[in-house]
Amino acid sequence: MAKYYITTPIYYVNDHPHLGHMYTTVAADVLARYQRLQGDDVFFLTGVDEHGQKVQEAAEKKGLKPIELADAVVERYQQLWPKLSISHTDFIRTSEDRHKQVVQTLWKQLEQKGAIYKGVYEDWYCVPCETYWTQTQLEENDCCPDCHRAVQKVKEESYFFRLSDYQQPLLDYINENLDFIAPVSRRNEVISFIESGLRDLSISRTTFSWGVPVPGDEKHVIYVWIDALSNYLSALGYPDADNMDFWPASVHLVGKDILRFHAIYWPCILMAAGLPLPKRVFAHGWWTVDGKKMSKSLGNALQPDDLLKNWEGDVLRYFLLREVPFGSDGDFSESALKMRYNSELANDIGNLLNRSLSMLQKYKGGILGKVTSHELDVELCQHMDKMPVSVQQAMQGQAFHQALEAINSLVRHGNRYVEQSAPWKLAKEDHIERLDTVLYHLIDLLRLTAFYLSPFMPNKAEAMMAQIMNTHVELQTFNLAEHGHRGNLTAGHECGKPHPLFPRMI
Ligand code: ME8
Repeated sequence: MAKYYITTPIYYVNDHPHLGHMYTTVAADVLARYQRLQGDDVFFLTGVDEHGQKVQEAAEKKGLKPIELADAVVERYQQLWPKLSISHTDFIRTSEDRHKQVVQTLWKQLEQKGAIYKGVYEDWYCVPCETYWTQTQLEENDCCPDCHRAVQKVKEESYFFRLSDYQQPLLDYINENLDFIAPVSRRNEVISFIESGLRDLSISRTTFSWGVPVPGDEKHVIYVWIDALSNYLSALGYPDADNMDFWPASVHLVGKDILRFHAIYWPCILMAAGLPLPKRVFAHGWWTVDGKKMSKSLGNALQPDDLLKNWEGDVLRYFLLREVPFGSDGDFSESALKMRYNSELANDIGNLLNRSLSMLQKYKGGILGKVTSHELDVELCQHMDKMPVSVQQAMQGQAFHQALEAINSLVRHGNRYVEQSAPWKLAKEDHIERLDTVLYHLIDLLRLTAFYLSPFMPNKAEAMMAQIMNTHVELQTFNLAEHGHRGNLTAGHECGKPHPLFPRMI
């Protein structure tokens, strides 16, 4: 069984979960579910990032200890993920002992390899971004080039990681492994950043205490990004637990704002520790709301629980991955969501399911007949054969919108096929063999649709399959190689009665 390891970023606990966190996690869940259908042994990791100055300050403002703040936010995440059918294998917290031990082990390994040295750090620091900047990188008014807020001057004793030693090895790696950073536009950005010169990285602080202490020099706390990135190893029980079989990660899914940490710092740390690099880092785009960036200060960050009041989790999952190509930015609006729901889910998929099962009930008592001829159905069958191939290609490149478009296109063909073959006429004129053939193809097409939609809308797909198979079917236990192709139903099978899955929204 192939091992497949997929991760989301671990989310900061100084903020509540919002649409952006939901987006990465849903995308990772869709991939995890798809790979399980491919027969892979999947480890899907998500969790929270609890340390750092930002979290310490947020807790102080609320009069809480950092761990109390973290506990409250963790609960929000843990209540949210089931509502969105997130099927993670593990949820890591950086305050856990299993994590802190791994961060310190990794630190000692880097030290033994000579990749860490002590020096004096003098630079500008942006607290909200937890990023250090040189004078030349700052904006003209001396603000952070990422978030445009004021930065602080810092001068302190610090440990450094020899990032500059890995500039050429990393460039070579990126050029030899074209799939490593995606999409291509982001890869090019990373390459030009590296080519502009990598400076050694300050990796410890003495100005706050909420973090993992440097082994043997406890007044230093390990830089939050080293701490955070190590979560991908600590969840596997690094260095020697059985789950290390899952390393290197198949894909780290991240937002574009944190690509540099994942595509530059992390691979260099791994190289220094002598570990293989992740196979892929995919950076997705950002959602705006009414054209504006979501932010705490504007108070426009969309809360998943508010969206879940109006929309089922499956529908939100579908919309997020259908509306915008993964990798591009997009604007969220409920009117766009409603439009997609009514046109693609209610009118196309829901309608095809309903009319096909109704006709099967009405004309054949729900019992499937035999396919007797293919001649009139060559085109439809070609589409049914093509869809799984297109979905596979799209999923390999994390092009979720294309995978959904391939499924939707087959459904549109199905609806056209109903009009063209007019089963009501075939029934009236007693063309039973032809009627059986047409109804078989329609139900088979719907079965395929349910299979391939299931990573995106696990509950809706199971409800769809339950109507087709007349019994509950645990879709995640199926294998696409065995069941994900045309002609898998047997004549004589009794389908269930239709129940509307996607009632129109007015
Ligand atoms: O960055 N649209 O955590 P985080 C899309 N702890 N994605 C968005 C978004 C938006 N409007 N807003 C945020 C961290 N995100 C670190 C990660 S990993 C070792 C450490 C995404 O809670 C953002 O791009 O600030 C990022 O991928 C994720 O939410 C976590 O953000």
